Amino acid sequence: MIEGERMTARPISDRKTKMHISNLTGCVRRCVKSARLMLLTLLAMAIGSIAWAGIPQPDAALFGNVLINGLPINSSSDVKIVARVEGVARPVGAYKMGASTFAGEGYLLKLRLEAPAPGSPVRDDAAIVSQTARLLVQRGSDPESLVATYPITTIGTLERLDLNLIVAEPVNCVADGATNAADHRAFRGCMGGPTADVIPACQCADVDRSNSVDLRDWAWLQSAFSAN
Ligand SMILES: [Ca+2]
Repeated sequence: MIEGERMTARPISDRKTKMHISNLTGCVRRCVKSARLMLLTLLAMAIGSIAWAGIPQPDAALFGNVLINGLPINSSSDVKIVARVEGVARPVGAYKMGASTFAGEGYLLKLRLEAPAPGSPVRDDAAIVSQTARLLVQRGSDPESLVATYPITTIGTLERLDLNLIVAEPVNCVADGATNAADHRAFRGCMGGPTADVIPACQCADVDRSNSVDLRDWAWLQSAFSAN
């Protein structure tokens, strides 16, 4: 009884003070939350502005045939052309054979270009004029192989440049360091024609990575024989 009376006997000003402190605490929390949100937004904007700091320029485009040991491959090949420049983390251009009808049986590679804005780094997938692009060919999941270099001298160009990938052992079904009669015998066992999918054991004979072992691959085998 006495305790209850004590509770209800608190001054009104004390309750108001507590309510005021409670409201003030809530306000501070909301302000801190808003400040955090604003800080994150500004940070995201800053990151975005860094990634897009350069001024985009018209692409430099390359086209032509892709050859392996002097024999052209076609658009059915699982082959990719990649362009890289020094100091840029990602490719500045890439083309997968067959990706564009404009390229026909060849390739069409666009090199992304930009002019760096003062005080800002360029994108991590674009080149600038005066850099030299390294052109690489990748067959299937093989490592990329350098086939040519291309000095970028101006923007908005379109030039033909055939790319010839040299493969020491195009058909290497027997790992003895040479293309010989053993590879020839293995190849005959894998020959299924252009409509038959290649089996894993015969991928060594699918030179152009067309997912079939056919007369085109035979041509590479023959050329490797004649080169020995
Ligand atoms: Ca093939």
